[in-house]
Amino acid sequence: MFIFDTIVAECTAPYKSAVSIVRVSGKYAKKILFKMVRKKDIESRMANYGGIYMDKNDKHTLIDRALYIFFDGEHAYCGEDTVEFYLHGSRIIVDQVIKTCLKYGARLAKGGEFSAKAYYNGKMNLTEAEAVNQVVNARTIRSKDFAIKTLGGENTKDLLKMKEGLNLLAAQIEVNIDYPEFDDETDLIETTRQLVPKLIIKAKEKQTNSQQSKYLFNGVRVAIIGEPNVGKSTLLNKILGEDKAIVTNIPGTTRDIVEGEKELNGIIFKFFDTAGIRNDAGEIEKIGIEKSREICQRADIILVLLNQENKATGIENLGLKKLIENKPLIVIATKKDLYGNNTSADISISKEDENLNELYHLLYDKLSISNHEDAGFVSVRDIDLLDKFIATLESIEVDLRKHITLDVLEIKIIEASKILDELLGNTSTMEDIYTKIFSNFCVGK
Ligand SMILES: Nc1nc2c(ncn2[C@@H]2O[C@H](COP(=O)(O)OP(=O)(O)OP(=O)(O)O)[C@@H](O)[C@H]2O)c(=O)[nH]1
Ligand SMILES: [Mg+2]
Repeated sequence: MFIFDTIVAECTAPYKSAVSIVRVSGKYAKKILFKMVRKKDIESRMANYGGIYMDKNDKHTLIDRALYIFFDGEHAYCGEDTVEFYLHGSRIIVDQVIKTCLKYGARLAKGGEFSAKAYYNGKMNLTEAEAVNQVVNARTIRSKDFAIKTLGGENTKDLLKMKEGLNLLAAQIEVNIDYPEFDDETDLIETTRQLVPKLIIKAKEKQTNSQQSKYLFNGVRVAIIGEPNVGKSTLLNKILGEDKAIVTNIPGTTRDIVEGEKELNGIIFKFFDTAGIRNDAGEIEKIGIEKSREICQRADIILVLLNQENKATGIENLGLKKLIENKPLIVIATKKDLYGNNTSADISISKEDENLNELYHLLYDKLSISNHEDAGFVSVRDIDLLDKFIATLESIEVDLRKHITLDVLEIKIIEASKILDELLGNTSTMEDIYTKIFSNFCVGK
């Protein structure tokens, strides 16, 4: 199977640089190292400096003189013997080192495979493995800090605590079913009644944090829409601080989507300026309007720009009601210098405004983004599992109200615990429950 292979890859970016790191991991790592450095013994986690060769029998095949370290499995990132070469960052040297590793039994690593090994070898759970990816891909200090928190095991700790509570309860119920004299059934129902709402609150906190983490890692997509000439491109340019979109007083100037990014308090906002929407548009403009619709569909929030009209008719005129009704909206009245404050809009702006801070605050408010975050989930897989976990707990609450019997509750409690296992990447729910039964309850000695 692939996880038993010895793999090799460059860990640093593939460019000419001062130092490039090549990592080899797997059961042949040490053997490969011995051949390449022409040695027979090496101490784990000690830096070595010396020649690295293409052919163990030929000292004329020197590739580089550089640092290298051997990590025994217990102390390696992947949980397997690992070698790291810290080479002079020449493309030729890196290529030769990798080719030599391949010649001596390694194969090229696939994306994320070192972390996959770490997971399979029990060095980290799935949530943490995903966080490694997030740390590497983070584009703002805030998203990096968030990922480091997750990597530090904050999520894992919370999930394990929830799982512990559920497993203990399941074990008690299991014992009660077989040995009714051991625990009182009404006590167990009461314990369930107290535990489940607490878990729901905790899981929902994670759900909120996860929504925020989605914004942290994927950015927030903001569509700017409105009738022609309302000032959409002027607003985009003002946000970006550059003349990116063409601005004229001719209605229908923008036809293609013009986009730009701005970091606001650690989150990347992606703004999309769109073609002004009107009914009597020409052929090209119509295509632009279709694109505006698509942008609205994929946006996290929509800025609807109006000038004089009142809010209701303004939105109506755009003919996008269906598309935008389930999305957070900010209605912006433009050209305040000409028309004054429009009280039916959320905010009135003018191109002469000193800054757009009021708008930026509104964006944060409408998306319920807080200024700090606790560990949450980012991947769709994790967020789906979290939703499933909450739904299962909520259905236990319904069952409790219907006075459903303990044995039925137990099935759902175990189901909830198994979902947490999936989040953690474990498969040990039943084992854990039985361990609890035998260690805590001394039943059937
Ligand atoms: N007085 C005044 N004029 C503005 C303001 N904002 C934009 N304009 C002017 O309004 C005209 C249209 O602005 P644009 O930003 O191109 O409008 P748009 O919504 O992108 O228009 P289309 O691309 O045609 O849909 C330009 O002449 C701008 O200078 C404002 O706050 N005050
Ligand atoms: Mg425009």
